[in-house]
Amino acid sequence: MVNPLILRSADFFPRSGQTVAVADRYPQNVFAEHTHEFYELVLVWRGNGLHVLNDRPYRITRGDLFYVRAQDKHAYASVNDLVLQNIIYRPERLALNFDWAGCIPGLDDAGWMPHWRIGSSGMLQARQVITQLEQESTKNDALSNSMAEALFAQLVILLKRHRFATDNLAAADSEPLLDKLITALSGSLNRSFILERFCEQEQCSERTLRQQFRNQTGMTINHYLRQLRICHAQYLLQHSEQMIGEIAMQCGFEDSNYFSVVFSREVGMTPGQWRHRSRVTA
Ligand code: RM4
Ligand code: NI
Repeated sequence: MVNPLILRSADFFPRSGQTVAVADRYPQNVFAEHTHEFYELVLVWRGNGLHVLNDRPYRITRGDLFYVRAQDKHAYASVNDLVLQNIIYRPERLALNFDWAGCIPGLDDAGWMPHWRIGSSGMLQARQVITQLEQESTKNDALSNSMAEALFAQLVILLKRHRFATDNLAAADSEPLLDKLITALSGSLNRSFILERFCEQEQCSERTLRQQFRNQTGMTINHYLRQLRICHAQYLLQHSEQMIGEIAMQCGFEDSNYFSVVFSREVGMTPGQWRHRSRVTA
């Protein structure tokens, strides 16, 4: 296998002694698989893309949040107006006496869950702290490193308070409709999703919601849901022994042949080939 790309701290931190910095990706372009000398938080603001983290594909869009460790390998593929920010940091330099591991999943070895979501209200607050952090990390005085670290602490607390599991509808309940919709879509991978019913329950206009979704994510609702289903199928093919027909059902496809057709079109290989390929490269 080819040597994986390792991103060096010296190339990504503006100054050498820095503990934390912000790397804006307006937009994030396609980026080859890599690991890092540093850790990163990834916050997705808008658009969409395929994020492959440790060989698992995630269709990402507005509100997605990832906790990436130095040794994790990841890549961005087939991006579409994808806008995100990386908060890059070096845990070994964190000097503030604070429970970092209690706020950042993956910082110690216990139970790492890399993928979360945050709703619009949390995003708004996070954006403000990130802006301050960004300004601070361009400064070069005696206190800027401490100030940046304090802001980073504030950010990770804020994210802990606002983040929720991707399909946790109760947590998204108080969020604006777009957030609720995205969460409801993640929660209906194994069944059909009827937008009309969702809009009836929420008493909102289907047309407005469709438009809003499109503006923020660059996709239609159907396209996104199909991508979520396919990503989930890819995961199940990699990590379970279930028959392809069972996996199709769990991903909301009643007809296993139709599932194979859609899967092949989106992934470029059949479900069986994908399963085989991910077994041999693992
Ligand atoms: C890249 C990409 C990588 C990140 C670096 C800092 O554009 O987002 O994931 O590690 O920036
Ligand atoms: Ni990276």
